Amino acid sequence: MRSTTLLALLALVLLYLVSGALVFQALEQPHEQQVQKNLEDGRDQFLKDHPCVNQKKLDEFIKLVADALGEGANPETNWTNSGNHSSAWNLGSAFFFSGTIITTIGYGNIALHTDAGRLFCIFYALVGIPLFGMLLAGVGDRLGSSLRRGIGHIEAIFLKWHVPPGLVRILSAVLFLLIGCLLFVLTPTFVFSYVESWSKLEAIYFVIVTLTTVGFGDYVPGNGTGQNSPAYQPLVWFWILFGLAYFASVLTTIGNWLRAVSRRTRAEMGGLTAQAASWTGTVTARVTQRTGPGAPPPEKEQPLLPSSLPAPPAVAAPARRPVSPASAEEVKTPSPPTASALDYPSENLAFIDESSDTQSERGCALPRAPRGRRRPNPSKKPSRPRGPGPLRDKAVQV
Ligand code: Q6F
Repeated sequence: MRSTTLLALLALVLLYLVSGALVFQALEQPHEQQVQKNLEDGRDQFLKDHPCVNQKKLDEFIKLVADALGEGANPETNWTNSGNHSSAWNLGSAFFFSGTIITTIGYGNIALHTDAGRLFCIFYALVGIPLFGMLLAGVGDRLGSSLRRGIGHIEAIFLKWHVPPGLVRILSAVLFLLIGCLLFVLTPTFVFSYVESWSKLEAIYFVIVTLTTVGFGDYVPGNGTGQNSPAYQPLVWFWILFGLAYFASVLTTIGNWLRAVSRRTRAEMGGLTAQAASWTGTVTARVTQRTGPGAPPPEKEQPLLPSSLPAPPAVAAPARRPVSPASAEEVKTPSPPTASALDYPSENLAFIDESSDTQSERGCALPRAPRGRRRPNPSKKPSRPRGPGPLRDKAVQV
């Protein structure tokens, strides 16, 4: 990637971050102030009702409670008789916790509070994430081919009806999105909403936050607050596995579309530049003359390093044509026709496997930005501030 492109991209991302920050702040700050006010009002009312209580002592107690909640204590149980079952670290929860590490979802609703735990987590993540990536690649492969087989039947029908092949391609992409959304987004949304008694918005928010591996952890299914059957948690595990594979392909496809748009924009800009060059032709000619034959050859763009950062394994499912955009430009490979950038998302799925192999041969994963404090789950256990997250695969190509 050329450094001007890189700078433009950096500026765009910064702009995106700042606009996100402004919107989130505008939406969330009033609510936060309301919550703070409720706490203060409640405390004042309590002091009025119980004049014998010293305000300073009450504030100290509130702080103690807040800290204990942050460390994972549960005010609804009594530790002498709670035993192992209701602990945040019973085996089911610990299994779930391991899952949030290797999937890189990292909800953070329960977190590590011992140094030994943190040390182990480092190595656990370094091995587990690539391992899970391999599994995800395999699942994505199967899922992609079976979805494509299904859609292929429908395509055949369309073709029999003499629908133009270009349209059929678009139709099958739409179909892939619809079927995938139905299977991995809408159905789970209704199930979570029903089982966990979440609103539909809360449920779909959880689904998207999970499958994009953002993983806030403010809503976590299967933590025992819903009325769940023994099959519920295993089902959630299955959904996570297939849903992550599906979403990886969707996110990759969106990335490909964005890239296609930017490629087209750049081609148009290139046309403009050429025109500008013809206007300033004389100037350019004179400069070239001055440089003369003895002058050093014009700077050739020669990559010192591999022209693209290796993408993280698995979840980062590059497109069917795993061309690094940078090298493609530099070697002046004829760029694929823009229409074909409207990839089948299912092709991204089916090719996770292939491309993740080439990717992992090239190397490492991208570091994931550290996260700030998470909002504790309102109805559940609040969490402490989370440290920098583990290496994360993202369904974004580099
Ligand atoms: C679960 C659980 C959730 C909360 C720590 C995500 C894997 C299903 C629990 C699941 C178990 C205990 C999800 C599995 C992944 N949920 N208790 O298994 O106190 O919140 S807790 Cl949602 Cl990656």
